[in-house]
Amino acid sequence: MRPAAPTAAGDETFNGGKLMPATEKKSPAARNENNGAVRNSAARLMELLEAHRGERHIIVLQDFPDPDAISTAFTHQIACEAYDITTDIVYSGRISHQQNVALVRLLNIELTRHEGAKDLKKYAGAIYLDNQGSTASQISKDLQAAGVPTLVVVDHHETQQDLSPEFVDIRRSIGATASIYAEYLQQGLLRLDSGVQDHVRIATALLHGIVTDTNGFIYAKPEDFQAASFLSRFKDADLLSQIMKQARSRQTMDITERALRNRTIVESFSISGIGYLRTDNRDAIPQAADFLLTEENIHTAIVYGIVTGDGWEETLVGSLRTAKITLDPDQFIKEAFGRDAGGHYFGGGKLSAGGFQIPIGFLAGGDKDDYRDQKWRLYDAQIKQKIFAEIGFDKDGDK
Ligand SMILES: [Mn+2]
Repeated sequence: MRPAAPTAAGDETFNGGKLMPATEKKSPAARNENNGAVRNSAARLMELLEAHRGERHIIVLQDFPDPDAISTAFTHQIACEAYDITTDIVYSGRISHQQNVALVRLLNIELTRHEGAKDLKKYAGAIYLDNQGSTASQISKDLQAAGVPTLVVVDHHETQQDLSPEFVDIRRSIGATASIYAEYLQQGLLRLDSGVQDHVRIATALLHGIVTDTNGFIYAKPEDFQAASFLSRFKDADLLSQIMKQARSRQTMDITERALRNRTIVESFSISGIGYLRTDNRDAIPQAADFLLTEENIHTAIVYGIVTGDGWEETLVGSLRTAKITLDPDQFIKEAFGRDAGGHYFGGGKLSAGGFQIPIGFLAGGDKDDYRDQKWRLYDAQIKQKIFAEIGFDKDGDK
């Protein structure tokens, strides 16, 4: 049986888009004029910040930010202070997972909810951390419309070409974006001092980001261990424990129960549609998937539901968790669900985890129970059909 590892606080959100070797896409600054002597990433990032001294930047997080995103945004924000750069950390969904709410409250990290395009012109540049815009599509669309240039993209998801940043550092081989930022810190982005409260908060937050994004280090790479080892010298262990020991909400328990009740098992896949849920409870989906994965003889769990809420476009959201080393979540999701009309994948992932989001679009809305039931049954059937096809079953789950 699989050990009950700490659940990732938040989903492994996807970044749709095309394959491209990360190394080929470097900012102009990366192509060094000094006879090819390569400066480290932190030096290049610091150069960029110096060139943008005194500006105001927007840090864009995915719609349902996870600790990896929140901690790197917070680190970037504090690092910018030395350059008189003011930053707002902006997201457009909800802070939904109980650990993430605790992280933001206990570390006093200020996050701003995206309320529309109107105020974006005040930003001289956009910073994308732990995402490349596809999981923050409304903000990224609004930023493009407002003509705000992309300055920085740091991520560990599959590369996509939608953004043309001045500085890009995308490493799919690393377990957490927080590990990349820890490396920047070691390279001099900010000299950590355990006597400085903000620095302790940064180290604690980044460590939490690494722990959750690597599923308690199970999927950690050498770089993640190295980053954690460095950060551990500055962390506040009591604070970290407080963040990680947050109890699950009653709604999360209820949704997990629904996932358990509705699950269909075929060939060691546990697949469960949980119907409708509110945006506030959206992060219960990956937690339910984590839970289904703890059943014996199950190597992969997929949980999905239709997420509704004020100021949120009705969307089918799903999470995949796998313990099967030969199953690539990114490939599985891309093959199973394909792309939208605009050519973007509905989802993707990384080692051991993936996610997908399918807009309900024209069929969105409608309060009548009958209509909602019909709509759910249709989506439920369609998702199962796609998954079964990918696994190699017919739609009734038979070989
Ligand atoms: Mn991440």
